[in-house]
Amino acid sequence: MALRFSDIVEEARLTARALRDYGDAFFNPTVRLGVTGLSRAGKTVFITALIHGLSRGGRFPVFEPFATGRIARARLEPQPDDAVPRFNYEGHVRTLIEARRWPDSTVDISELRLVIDYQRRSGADRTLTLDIVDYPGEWLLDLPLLHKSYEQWSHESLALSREQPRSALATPWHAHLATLNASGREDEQAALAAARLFTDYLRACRDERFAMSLLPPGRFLMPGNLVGSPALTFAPLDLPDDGVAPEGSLWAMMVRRYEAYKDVVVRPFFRDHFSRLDRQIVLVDALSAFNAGREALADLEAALAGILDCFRIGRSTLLSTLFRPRIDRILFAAAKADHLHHSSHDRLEAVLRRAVAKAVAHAEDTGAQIDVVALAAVRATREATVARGREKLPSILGTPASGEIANGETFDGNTEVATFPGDLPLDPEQLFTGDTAFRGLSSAAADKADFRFLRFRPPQLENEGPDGPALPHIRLDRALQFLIGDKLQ
Ligand SMILES: Nc1nc2c(ncn2[C@@H]2O[C@H](COP(=O)(O)OP(=O)(O)O)[C@@H](O)[C@H]2O)c(=O)[nH]1
Ligand SMILES: [Mg+2]
Repeated sequence: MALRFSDIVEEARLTARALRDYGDAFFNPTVRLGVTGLSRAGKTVFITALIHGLSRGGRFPVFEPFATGRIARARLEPQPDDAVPRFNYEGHVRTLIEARRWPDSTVDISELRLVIDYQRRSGADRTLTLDIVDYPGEWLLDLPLLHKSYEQWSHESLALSREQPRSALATPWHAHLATLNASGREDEQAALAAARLFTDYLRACRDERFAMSLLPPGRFLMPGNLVGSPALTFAPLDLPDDGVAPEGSLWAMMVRRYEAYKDVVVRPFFRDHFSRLDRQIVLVDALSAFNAGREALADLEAALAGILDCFRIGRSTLLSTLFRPRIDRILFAAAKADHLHHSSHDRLEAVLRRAVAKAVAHAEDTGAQIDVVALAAVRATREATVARGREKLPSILGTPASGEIANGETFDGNTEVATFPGDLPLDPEQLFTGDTAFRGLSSAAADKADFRFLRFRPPQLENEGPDGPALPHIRLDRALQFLIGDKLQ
């Protein structure tokens, strides 16, 4: 690939900033923690619970500096980046604790600075600044586009859309595609229709019943302020295996817009956000994939490999010959583990470990330490054993959100119930291969599906002490220990 002028300019900018960041860090050590995951994976809840726990005295026995009392206090301070929205911590806490509702969905990047006063093991007093950056995983999955031509992307996207269950969802788009002549004259109306139908197809894949993960370009489902712009008005075309786009053709128009998408969306994200992270947690909603079925799990696996690729791309890209992304720890976290009985938490972790295994196998060159955890940032359930005949089922107790349905019953949002969500297999391989395929909503009616995870309301908390109630969680402290424990020695 030829070195483009824009790459060289980027490189110079990145280097200048790396030096500045380095200077700041010398006097005041700062860790930039990226929190990502696809939409609804649990990013907002995770960050809210993390800050609440650190600043208000959570229960974190496995987070060593906290458990041993070396953390004196943690407080919020104004964030360093003036152009990034502030993470609305106070609003989210109010919603979670007072209204017992989950925070509203967010679709943009946001950031918050937490300053931690602590005592080193040696006894000296120190301060660690933690900048937490919440950004959509959909943006991360765009990074591989930097290394792909329009033709390559088009070919791959089309091939993927011809597999089950995607192909059924792609029918209207495929029908339109068949009417297009890539080498014919450029045509705005054709591009608009193609982009709209392609986006509809991506949205259908994302639907709860299918829960697909791998859906670039990310901004098609989250356009933000770019809605309707040419940089978002392109789609794959059925192209010949080789050759170049004739001048003035629909094909050439798509190429131009695809490149614009990279310039306006992908490169700025890489430069302004991704390349500055030190640590990364990737939240994964594995339970939605179990709800949906085998294909969703396979798709999730591909998306995780794609995500790990991004960290590798970060290292090898032209942009980084002088400036190297410095992420040295990546944690993959299966969120919302409180939907399962604790006897399944280790199994959930094993499933996630299996799902990232292939990608991790050739990830030494990410230069990062990688770990996996099953956690619940906010635990909305308790546990119970329910007898069904002779059988004793490990069940969970919680208040299903208003409107949730199980066994024909619609819940009102006030009644607590015990449910048996389904057991995860001891051997995670069973979920991925073999004839013991599990059934999900993509292929079976809700009452025939093997797993059914209800949405529960946030827990009712008891008020204790001057700091207000602590939020219950599962293994949040283990995640913290991996992500920042070593920085607090
Ligand atoms: N039970 C439970 N549900 C959670 C937890 N974290 C997230 N959720 C659910 O997942 C939804 C999406 O979470 P959110 O943090 O907004 O996801 P984001 O889009 O990644 O920021 C929430 O509205 C909750 O319904 C958790 O720790 N426990
Ligand atoms: Mg969010």
